[in-house]
Amino acid sequence: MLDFARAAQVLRDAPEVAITCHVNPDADALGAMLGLAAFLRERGTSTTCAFPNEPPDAPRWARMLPGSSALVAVKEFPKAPAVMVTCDCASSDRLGPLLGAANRAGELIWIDHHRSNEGLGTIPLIDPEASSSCELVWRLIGEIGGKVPTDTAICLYAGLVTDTGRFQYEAVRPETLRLAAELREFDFDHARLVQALYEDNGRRYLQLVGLALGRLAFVPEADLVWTYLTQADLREAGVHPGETDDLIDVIRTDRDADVAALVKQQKDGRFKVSVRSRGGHDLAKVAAVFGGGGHRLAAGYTSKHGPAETVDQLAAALRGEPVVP
Ligand SMILES: [Mn+2]
Repeated sequence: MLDFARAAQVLRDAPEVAITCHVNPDADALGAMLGLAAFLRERGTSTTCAFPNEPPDAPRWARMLPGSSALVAVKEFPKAPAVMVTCDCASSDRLGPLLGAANRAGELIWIDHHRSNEGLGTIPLIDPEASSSCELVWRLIGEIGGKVPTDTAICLYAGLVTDTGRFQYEAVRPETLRLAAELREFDFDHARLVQALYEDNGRRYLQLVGLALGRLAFVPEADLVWTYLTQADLREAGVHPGETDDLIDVIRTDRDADVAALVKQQKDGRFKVSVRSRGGHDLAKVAAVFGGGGHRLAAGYTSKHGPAETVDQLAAALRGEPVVP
């Protein structure tokens, strides 16, 4: 049983709350963090918000989320907060340099909806049936009670729209759409918000998409289509790695493969693998083989091998063959 009541009690009583989310945050992570923070501030609670990137290079669309200008750097985050909340983290390593603060926190409320999450924090609010971490924040806010500011609605709407693939994915239930309707009752420009999230690509990014699509390869025995980008590709294009987060959504539209993968080199040289399935594979399980995690149809992990070997191993794992990562 998820202990929303106890989490609500802790947050009602706390004069100060430190909130974070996962490294390289998406709109669900930032939205859940900033949406909860705006609500708590409305109640008179003092909040500190940071995400675990050093330096804190927030995505462009983050400007659209109220409270983003008050984000602090990792080193300004409380070292041992009495009450800390994490948003959208499937595992503790997603907290990066903020893991120490989480370990030292008096109470650690862990809000997440990844199926691979085994239950973390002193108060785990982890529901794999939830469409988004923002949906869980909404439930928590309802439990705490009181006025919800428009700033919270904007942040939660951003996370809800993106984590459901604009209300496309299987986790969308009638309650999800009712929540969207409730959030839209607030006075904000939802069209402008979603435009900033989905239609804000730089010309050089679009050209980089062309490069990646030119490299598309198919592994028929694993029902897998994939491509890759290196650090050199990103450098030459002058594109920030975070800008390529939605590229997988282009690759996954290939109707002739169940699984789509994007293999993208990180600054440390390792390759981040994003995988998506049209329904035929449980990718949370496949990613777990490689120490990663996620949802049934959308998951990710990191590989220390180059693109070709990474994909060989992925193909083997998709076929249920034993793999030594
Ligand atoms: Mn999420």
